[in-house]
Amino acid sequence: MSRVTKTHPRAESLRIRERLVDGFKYGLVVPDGLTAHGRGEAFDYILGERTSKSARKAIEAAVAEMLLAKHPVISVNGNVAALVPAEIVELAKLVEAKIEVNLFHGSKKREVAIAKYLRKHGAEEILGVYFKFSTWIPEINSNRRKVDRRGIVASDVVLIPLEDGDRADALRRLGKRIIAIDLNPMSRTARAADIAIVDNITRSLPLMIETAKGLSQKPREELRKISEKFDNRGNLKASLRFMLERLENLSRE
Ligand code: PTJ
Repeated sequence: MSRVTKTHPRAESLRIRERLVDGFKYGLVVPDGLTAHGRGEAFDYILGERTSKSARKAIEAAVAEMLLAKHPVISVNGNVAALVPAEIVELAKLVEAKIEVNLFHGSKKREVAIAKYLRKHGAEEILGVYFKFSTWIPEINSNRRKVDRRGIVASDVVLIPLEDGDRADALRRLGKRIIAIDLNPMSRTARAADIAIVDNITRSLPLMIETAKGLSQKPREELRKISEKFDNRGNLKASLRFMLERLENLSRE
């Protein structure tokens, strides 16, 4: 039950914060996750807290790639679990992706808490929590190097929402296609990804679900065309232009 009054002018934004704060209290989110959210919020404010045309294009390409993939994986950290648990589970079912818990600030206790929370929201199999399936990717410098042999190791396409940087690069060097969700179009993750969705995960996940319902009915050839014509660099520039134009318009008001 939300503690935010419905009439508050920033009600939606406060409700999202509330989910993270609750996630912190339940042991899903680290303190750094709260500050990471603050950074995201600042970019979202500039976007006008809505999904741009370029983000919609990226969402379409991302879902097409996930549907085309042989072994798609959705990587989940503390913030993602706290913000969109049910949506992660629904998207994974629609595109037949595996869900893997992968944390920057490694903690067995938090891995288990996140897996339990996702199961409470309908997930059946959660990877990344059993030591016997763990292996380490030497190319990654952080705790994120610990991955599941049945998941990220075997994957061809990985969705990495709200990332911290070098993993996107390392996974690409290992031949995987990388999809990022990041409100900051200048982040290393957004630039290193094959497809970066510059949008709030709380808006983009429901849109990915809707898109997956539509695209799963289309022939593979059509999905291939959507994915091939996507240009991440060009799309990131369009996201930046969208932000710039909004700031220019605001400065003239
Ligand atoms: O749970 P852990 O241990 O894996 O840690 C998770 C965090 C998020 C703390 C970790 O991955 C981290 O430190 O991330 P960064 O380097 O702060 O990067 C997170 C990126 O996500 C930043 O570029 C933010 O702008 C962006 N971001 C934050 N909130 C959202 C977001 N992007 C989309 N939607 C959001 N709600």
